[in-house]
Amino acid sequence: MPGITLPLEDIQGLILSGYAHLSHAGYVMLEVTDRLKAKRWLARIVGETTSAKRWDKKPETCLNIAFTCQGLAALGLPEEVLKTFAVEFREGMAEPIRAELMGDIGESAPATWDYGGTSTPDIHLVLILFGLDETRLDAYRNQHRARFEEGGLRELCSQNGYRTSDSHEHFGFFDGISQPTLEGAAPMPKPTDIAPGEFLFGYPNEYGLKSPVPGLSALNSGVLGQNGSYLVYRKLAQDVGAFQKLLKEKTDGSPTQMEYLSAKMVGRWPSGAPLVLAPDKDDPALGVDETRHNAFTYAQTDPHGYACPIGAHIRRTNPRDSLEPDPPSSQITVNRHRIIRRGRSYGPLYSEANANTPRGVVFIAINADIKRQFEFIQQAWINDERFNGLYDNKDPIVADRREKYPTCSMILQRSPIRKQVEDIPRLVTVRGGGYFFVPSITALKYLADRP
Ligand code: N7H
Repeated sequence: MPGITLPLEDIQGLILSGYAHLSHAGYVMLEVTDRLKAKRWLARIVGETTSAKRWDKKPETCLNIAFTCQGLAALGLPEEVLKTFAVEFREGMAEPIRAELMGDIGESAPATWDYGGTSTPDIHLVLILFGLDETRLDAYRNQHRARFEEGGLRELCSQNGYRTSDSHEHFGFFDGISQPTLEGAAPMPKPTDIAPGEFLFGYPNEYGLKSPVPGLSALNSGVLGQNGSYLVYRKLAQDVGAFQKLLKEKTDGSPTQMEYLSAKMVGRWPSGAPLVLAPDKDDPALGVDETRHNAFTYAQTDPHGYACPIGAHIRRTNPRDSLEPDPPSSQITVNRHRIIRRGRSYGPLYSEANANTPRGVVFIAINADIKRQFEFIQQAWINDERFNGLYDNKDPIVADRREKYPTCSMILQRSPIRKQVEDIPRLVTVRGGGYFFVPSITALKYLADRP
């Protein structure tokens, strides 16, 4: 599909940028209490919304906005239009059958969530704010708070997020390395670019088809969906103490062996160096080298998983060319199940003294088809015990645990005898979430202006 140029000024910035220079983020969950006031508020906020247009000078704050289906209804979109959105978006993340399928049960069940669940008020929209540091983020958020009441909005809660200066998350790993790049987003195309319809409505996708444009109806001639996307939001708590304990118990307790096992679970070393390219020990120079740290596949270099185990987190969530029946077919399949990740950590860095303080990641995924992309990865690759020929194994880092099976196992392939790590407890628990629609700038104006 040569020749696509994306209208960057119409696409919300978070879809195409993680705003890496802005260390602090605030996710303000809101409810519409007065439709007309909220529309006036929206009309004003459109001009402040950060688009994907390239910057001459990096901004000190950024703002993006996304709506749940209840939010679109609260703004007055008729049922006729709402029903053109995907079922999973309309039903929401906390819907009981969906939660069961996704493994959001027990400690992760929506009834226990801090927000977005079945025991908390419906979220209508999320205002996503970014700031250069904590002080500037707080000031920016307070400026917005001062406009909520007059804007017909009630704040339900506000979640903080941040990235550390070295982009390491709570388990100690460099995160945010591997992201799909979109055809048409950068001036120079890359051979590995993914069709933009995987992340934006109204463009060719990896099936060569135009991705469905939700919201399309006789009432709006398509302006609502075009250049928009879906945003998956999950507040994921990380049990760092349990992670450390596991590493200690399953090894001789030495830092080298503990780090080795943790790398086997993730598929990368803490520095970000991939096990496929650095099988025996961390290679920090490789970890930070953007030209090399994501330049690998599995089929040729590591077909049996001796370097990066088949069940490691990154090999499950992006198996690249390692699925049946052959590497080219695998790559085609895998390209249909990619997500753009925009996560940020929350909570203080771990120490034994603050072990019980909540911490984790605000996981955000951008995709045009929640079911085929985010939900598929979660269900078929992360939680599936039979992923890619394995048996009785789950993603050791993020998989669910069932009541009958509170732990899972992981096989470390090696010759001549593989090693099985057993009794891996739940390390990540879902604490909140929701499915959101990220409208284009044009669509934000449309939502504000329509009667
Ligand atoms: Fe994962 N972690 O810190 O261990 N993730 N992840 N993730 N993840 C990745 O490549 C982590 C989660 C993906 O293209 C890295 O950026 C943690 C969910 C995908 O090779 C690390 C949590 C889902 C990739 C982590 C978590 C995914 C990826 C390596 C939750 C999807 C890219 C750094 C608390 C449903 C794979 C990097 C590729 C990479 C961690 C959650 C997906 C270190 C702690 C829920 C697609």
